[in-house]
Amino acid sequence: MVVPPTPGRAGRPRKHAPLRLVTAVPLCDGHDSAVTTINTELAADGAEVIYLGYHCAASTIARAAVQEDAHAVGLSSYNGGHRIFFREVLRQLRERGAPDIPVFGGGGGTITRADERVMRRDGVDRIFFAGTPLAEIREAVRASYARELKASPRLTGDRLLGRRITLVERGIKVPAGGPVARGAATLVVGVAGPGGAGKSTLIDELTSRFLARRPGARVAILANDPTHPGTGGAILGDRVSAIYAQDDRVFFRSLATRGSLSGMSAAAPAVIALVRSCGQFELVLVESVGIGQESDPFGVFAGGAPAVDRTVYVISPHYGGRIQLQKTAMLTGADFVVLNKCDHPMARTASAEIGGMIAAPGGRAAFHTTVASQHNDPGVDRLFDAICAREAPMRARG
Ligand code: B12
Ligand SMILES: Nc1nc2c(ncn2[C@@H]2O[C@H](COP(=O)(O)OP(=O)(O)OP(=O)(O)O)[C@@H](O)[C@H]2O)c(=O)[nH]1
Ligand SMILES: [Mg+2]
Repeated sequence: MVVPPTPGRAGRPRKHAPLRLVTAVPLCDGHDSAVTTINTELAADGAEVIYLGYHCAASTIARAAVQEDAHAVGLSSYNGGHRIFFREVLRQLRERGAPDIPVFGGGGGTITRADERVMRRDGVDRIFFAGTPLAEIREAVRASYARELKASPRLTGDRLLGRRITLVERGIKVPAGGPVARGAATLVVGVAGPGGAGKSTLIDELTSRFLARRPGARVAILANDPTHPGTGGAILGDRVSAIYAQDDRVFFRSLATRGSLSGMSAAAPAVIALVRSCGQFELVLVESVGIGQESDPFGVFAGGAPAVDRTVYVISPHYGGRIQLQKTAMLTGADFVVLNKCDHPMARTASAEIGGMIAAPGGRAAFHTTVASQHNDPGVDRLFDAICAREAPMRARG
């Protein structure tokens, strides 16, 4: 597969693949407005920013940095615990085979010059103090961390898989197979739907069912998010909703579309094939970007072999009316149609309209209703069972 070159700022070709940064606010800290500003600034400069949100444990940050194959980790800390917290993130990175991922950050006036000296001795790469102009932060981050990430025989486990995905995203062939011998067959499920319909929330709830029902087994999540066409940067935010990804049995990777308009990164089929071939995962959940009416991200209408085994189309009650449903290709192409946000008053009408459309000639999907934002929702239980049922439709694969 040929992956098109990533656009740089204002469409200029890049020297390197995009800088990938994991950013977060530590545990017991809700000061997220500074990091949100920094995220926006770095993404506008062409970086792919994987934002984890606030109140993040050190283990969540280290796991994400490894799986996302980040160039560096940026922390924004205002709760006074920065010396201990930054040190713990560095320790966990070392423990996960990633001592080379630099950690930097800021916290306005709460991080003093004296603190910084101690933190630098502990291995923190750089602290940005109050009053640092955003342009200086942007330049410093780019100059310090942008580099080509290469194959290395020293990498193992999730670090190795993370790096292989990075290489595949650049169009580089990597050997099939992986660190663990092939176990049970891998089921790959594609989840598509309009922006904000609840795809990530639903995937997180499906993950919780998988972790509870399949002790010891692993699940992978590949989440596509859009690259900004003007800047070439992206805020990869699907990980914020991934509560259950805070478990080493979950491998979560965010993919920026990097110019592809199909609803997935152009590299996604090759990344799916890689993750499938490594034999570590019983289930792979692939999230499309928020798609439009004509989109076919998994290629169900393309005539060839789709990239996934089963397809789920998630829609919320706010789709408009019957005419919008008739225009939406995936409603006739998906194996499962899920009306999410059924806690909304409009859900009754939506359920009748969508159910009616699927029951009419030409409809083929199994119809489910869910409230993904509610833990233990019985609709999600039924959907999980139906997707994983052996008799559920399995698409032919080449
Ligand atoms: C805004 C603010 C809030 C807002 C937060 C809104 C939000 N969603 O973020 C609200 C009002 C909710 C709030 C609440 C609280 N706050 Co408050 N808050 C602040 C305030 C005024 C500004 C922080 C900020 O966002 N600055 C804007 C950023 C862009 O600028 P900066 O801080 O100078 O950062 C620079 C660099 O460090 C760098 N940077 C920062 N982070 C990062 C990250 C990366 C990756 C990089 C590259 C760079 C970088 O960027 C800036 C560039 O110049 C500070 C006081 C202050 N003036 O700093 C107190 C402050 C942080 N808050 C404080 C406190 C105590 C609280 C509360 C506990 C108050 C209470 N009793 O309820 C709560 C806790 C809330 C929680 N859940 O954690 C104390 C913390 C004291 C401490 N740690 O010892 C402070 C210092 C105020 C004080 N002097 O007492 N707070
Ligand atoms: N009321 C309600 N809100 C929900 C439900 N499911 C998800 N949400 C909320 O809807 C918002 C969007 O959810 P996401 O899961 O991020 O949606 P998404 O489809 O992944 O969004 P994109 O990836 O940006 O396309 C979040 O605030 C969720 O908490 C639901 O069943 N009911
Ligand atoms: Mg999402």
